[in-house]
Amino acid sequence: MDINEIRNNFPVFRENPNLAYLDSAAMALKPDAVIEAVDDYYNKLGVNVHRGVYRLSYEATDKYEEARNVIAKFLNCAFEEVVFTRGSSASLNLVASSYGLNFLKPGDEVITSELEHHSSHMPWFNVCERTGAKLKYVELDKDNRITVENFKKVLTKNTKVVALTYVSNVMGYITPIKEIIKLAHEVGAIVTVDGAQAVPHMKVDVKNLDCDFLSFSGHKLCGPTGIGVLYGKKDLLDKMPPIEFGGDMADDVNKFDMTFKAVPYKFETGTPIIAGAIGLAEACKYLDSIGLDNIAKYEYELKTLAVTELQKIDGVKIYNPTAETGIISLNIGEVHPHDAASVFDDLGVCIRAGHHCAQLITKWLGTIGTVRASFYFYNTKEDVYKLVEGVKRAKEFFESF
Ligand code: 7TS
Repeated sequence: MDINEIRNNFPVFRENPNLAYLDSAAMALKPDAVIEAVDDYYNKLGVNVHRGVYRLSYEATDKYEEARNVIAKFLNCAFEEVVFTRGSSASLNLVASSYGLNFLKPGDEVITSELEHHSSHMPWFNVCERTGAKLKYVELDKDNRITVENFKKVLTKNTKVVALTYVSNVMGYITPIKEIIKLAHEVGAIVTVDGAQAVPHMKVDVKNLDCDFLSFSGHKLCGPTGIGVLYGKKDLLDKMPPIEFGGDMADDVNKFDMTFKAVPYKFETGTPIIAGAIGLAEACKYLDSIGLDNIAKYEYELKTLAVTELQKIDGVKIYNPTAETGIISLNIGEVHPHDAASVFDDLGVCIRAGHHCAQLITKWLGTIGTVRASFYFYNTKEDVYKLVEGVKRAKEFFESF
């Protein structure tokens, strides 16, 4: 992959050639291909899908459903197993509200972890409160990782749901999810995987993983905001009730009975996110053209270089030096992460500071938050050196008080 060519695909870099954008875990930048696909829909069609009996509406419907096809191929699943949602949070909540609230009962157990983003953990906290099921946590190991060994300690014959992240947005660790899924299935539990930080950065094949559900957001993989995906196994989606009712998802509606369309449509209430889905499909094609294995390898190289350089600076604590992905979480002495973050902006370095909507892990680490840098395929070694420079400056600046 030619990095200059890649950066040239992104209008933000053409406008700001020296920008070190190290916040892709929060949101990825958008390439021309995605922006043009969205523009194209608005410029040439701009009409609704599934209802008009005229050519433009048929064309819009074709594009929207073709987008679903592209995403099904990207994940290696069937067309009807791709449900469009507003994003990871909406997808994760859909599983909890539909499967969790309807099928769990007192005595059942749900396993989650302290590595979860709030959107993966909180919906199950709510389900357990409302159903009387018990919430259990996989104990993290000494490196703060989820391990198969520790997972086995909390898995019982009462486990009905396992809700885990594939890649942590704070620690960048890859969960051994395939082995966990196999073990969970042996006791008859289903596994809902938070793929928000995995799908954009590595090849994820849902058939190979054999996960029951997988959630991710378009905006983290160079797609538009406001679109996401819930992958679900067809037999599970079939038996789950919808959680939102109204236009487009209805089949036959009478005063005292109603039926719904088949999956995935029974979960897509109202006018769908048409431009978002079309843009997301284009983003998947774009990532495929670069190659997800290349992306994973390149990010890991940048992260490794950054860790090596940052470890040379006294007083910098890196919480996840062994992470397999491009996320680094650190603190600079006693400097508050938000104070530290302010110094980076002057250098044109975009990073995030805080608890990253994952308070369980920052509390487990014994800190109020971290400074987080996250790499993507469009970052460069220069970006790494700018990050290192930012850390040095923040240290000097705050040590002078
Ligand atoms: N799950 C994980 C692992 C995430 O990292 C995020 C967002 C979500 C779920 C929710 O995604 P959304 O698209 O519905 O918001 N994570 C971050 C982050 O780390 N910084 O900003 C958002």
